Amino acid sequence: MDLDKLREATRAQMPDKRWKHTLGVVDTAIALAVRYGGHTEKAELAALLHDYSKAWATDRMETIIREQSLPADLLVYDKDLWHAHVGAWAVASEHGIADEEVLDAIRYHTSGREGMTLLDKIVCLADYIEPGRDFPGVDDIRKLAESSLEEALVEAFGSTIKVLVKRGKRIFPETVAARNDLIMQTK
Ligand code: DGI
Ligand code: FE
Ligand code: FE
Ligand code: FE
Repeated sequence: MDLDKLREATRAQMPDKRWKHTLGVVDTAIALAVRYGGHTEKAELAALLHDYSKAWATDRMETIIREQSLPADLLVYDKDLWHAHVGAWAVASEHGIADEEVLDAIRYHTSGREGMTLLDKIVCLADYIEPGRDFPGVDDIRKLAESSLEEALVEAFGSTIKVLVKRGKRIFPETVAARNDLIMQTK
């Protein structure tokens, strides 16, 4: 697989701002993989591709979720969740990415899931704390990321859940399950 070609293909899916975010996630994911003994090449690949479908039209994503039998319950939760599952399908079908660990890290980078793998955690957390991110509490999460992936992710999902509750939105059950499971892992 040619990483430079994948870089160009990924860059072509998104506006410059999202590409800059992607490069931040790549650097952060590699750093987290080094710190926590993760697979640096897989972390780099999953981070590069994690938002592959982020800028795709909602209709296009909805069609793919239906036609490719991706989890249908996604459709009754926030649209922001869709690009993760659609992206994993897209990089597999368009670029032949077949590494299930990498595909899972892309698939679950937004929602999280119960039983997150080390690679899932690295990519999901890198997405929250890459240098371009600026939301209330991000520096606390960056600090926690220096000592515990799990504690940092509990804070990160907690922050997302609070925002969703404040906006009156539904919460995808996998996110709650992910946070509950991560809390167990910190005890
Ligand atoms: O794609 P990014 O913007 O880089 O980040 P992301 O893939 O983590 O998307 C995060 C967005 O998804 C964030 O604005 C919150 C939104 N979202 C909506 N419903 C849910 C959700 N995130 C989680 N974890 N769980 C939800 O139920
Ligand atoms: Fe994303
Ligand atoms: Fe995320
Ligand atoms: Fe992202």
